Amino acid sequence: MLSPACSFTRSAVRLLPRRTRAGGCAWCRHISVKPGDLKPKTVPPRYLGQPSPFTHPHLVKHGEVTPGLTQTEFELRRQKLALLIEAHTDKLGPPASSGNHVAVVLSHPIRYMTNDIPYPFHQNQDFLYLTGFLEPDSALVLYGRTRPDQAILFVPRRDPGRELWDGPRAGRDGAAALTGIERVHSTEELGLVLKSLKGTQLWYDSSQPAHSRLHQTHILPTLEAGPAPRSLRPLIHSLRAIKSPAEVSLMREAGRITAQAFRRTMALSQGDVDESVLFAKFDFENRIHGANFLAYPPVVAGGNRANTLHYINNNQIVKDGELVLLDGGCEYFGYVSDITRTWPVNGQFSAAQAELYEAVLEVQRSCLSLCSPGVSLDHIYSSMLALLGRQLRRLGILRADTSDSDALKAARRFCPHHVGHYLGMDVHDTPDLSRSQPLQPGMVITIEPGLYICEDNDQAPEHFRGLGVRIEDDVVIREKGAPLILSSGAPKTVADVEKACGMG
Ligand SMILES: [Mn+2]
Repeated sequence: MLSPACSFTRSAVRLLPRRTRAGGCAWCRHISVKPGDLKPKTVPPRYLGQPSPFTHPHLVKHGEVTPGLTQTEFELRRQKLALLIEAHTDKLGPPASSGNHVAVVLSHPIRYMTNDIPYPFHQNQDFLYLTGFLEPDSALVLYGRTRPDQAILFVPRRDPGRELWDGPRAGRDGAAALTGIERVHSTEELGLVLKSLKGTQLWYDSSQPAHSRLHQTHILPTLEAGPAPRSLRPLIHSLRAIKSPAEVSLMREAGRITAQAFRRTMALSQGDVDESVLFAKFDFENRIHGANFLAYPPVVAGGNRANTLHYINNNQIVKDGELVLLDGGCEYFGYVSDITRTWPVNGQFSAAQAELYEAVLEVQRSCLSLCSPGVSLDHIYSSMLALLGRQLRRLGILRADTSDSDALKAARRFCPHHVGHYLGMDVHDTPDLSRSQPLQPGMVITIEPGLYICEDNDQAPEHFRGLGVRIEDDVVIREKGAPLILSSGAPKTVADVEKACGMG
C-alpha cells in the first residue's frame, strides 16, 4: 500500500499499484508498511540519479523536477512545443503523409576526457528544457495527430553492473515519478517505438544529432523509411528564449552568486598576482555559494592579454599597475550567468585606465537604457558602434575630424565583437534565434561593450596602449520600465570597483 507520507504526484500514484512491492513505495521507498506492522519501518529513499524531492528535500520541493521548476512547468513547455508544431505545419503546408506528428529530442552521451574517464556529464539543453531529466543515453518522443502532445520518455535500463561504477539510475519507475511523464520506456526500445509510429511527419534535427550512437541505431532507420524530417531546434529555441518567472528566479540567483564572486575576487587583488590565483578564487566563490560549476572556462586576462578575446590560459602574472579583465559565469541548476568586469589589481585606476574605463562604462549604460521590448540586439549593436566611435574621438584615439563612417569602421576594429547575445540555459543561448528580431519581455541578454587597444597599436596614444576594457551585465527585458539587471551586485563604477579592491 501507499504510505500516506509518500510525496508522489497524482500521475505517478495512478501507476503505483502494479509497481508496489512488499507494502512499500517502489520508487522512493519512502516508508515501508507491512500489514500487521505496529510501527512503520523507515527505509531511506532511493537515489534517482539526480536530486529529487525524496532524497534532496532541501533542494527540490515536492512537485518539482529540478530545483525551482515543477512538473507542471515542464508539461506546459511540451504542450507549447506541440502547439508551435501545429502552427508551423499550417504555415509549411500539410505533412507529407498522414496528419500524425512525431518529434524526437535526444539527450547527450557521456563524453570522455581520456580512455574510460568521463567528463562531468552535461545534458543537452533542449532535452533538459523539455524533461528536466539529467541522465545520458535518454530520449524524448512527442507524438499525436495534428498536435504532438503525448510524451514518451526513454531512459537507460537499471543495471547493477553499470550502477556499481556510475551510480544509481532512475530507471523507468524513478523517471516517471520524477518527471511526471507517465509513459517511460528503456532506451533500447526507442527504434521499435518509432517504427510503430510510422506514416508520420518527423520533427528532428538530423544535421547535428545530439547523440550520434542513438541517432545511428534508432533514428537513421526511421529517417530512411520516411519523408524528410522538419527541423525542431528553431521551435524549441524560440520557446527557450522567453523565460518564465521561475527561470528568471534561477538566473537571478546565478547572477547574484557570480556578482558576489566578483566582489570577493576583487578583494583578493594586489600588485603582481597570478591569473591562476584569481581564477581559482573566482571558481571557489561561485561554487561555495551554491553554483554547480562555472558555466564556461573564464577569461582572466592581465594587461595586454585582455586584447585576446578568448584568452583562457590564465597562467601569467598580472603586474602591479595593470588591469585584469575577468569574464566568467556560473551554472545554477541549468541556468547561467555571464559577467565581465575589468579592474586594476593594485586597487587604483591610473588616469589613462580610468579614462578608458569611464568611456566604456558610459557606452554600456547607454546600451542598457536601450534594452526594452521591440528593440533588437542588432539595433543596440549599431548604437554601440556609434557611441564607441564618439568616445574614440573624445579620447584622442581618433582625430577630432574623423568622419562618422570612418569612426564606425574604427569602432568595429577596437571592438571586434557584438554588443551581446541571448542568455539562459547556455552562455550563447538559443543560437538559432536571430539577433535582428525584436526583444520581448522575458528575454535575457548580455550587454558587453569593450575597447581593446593592443600594445603594438602605434596609431593610439601611448598611454592607452596595452589596455583592454569590457563591462558586461546580464539583463532581463521587461514589459514596462527599466530592464532588470541580474549582475547589478558586481561593482561597476570606478569608485565602487576601487572600494571592492580595498576590502581584502
Ligand atoms: Mn558574454
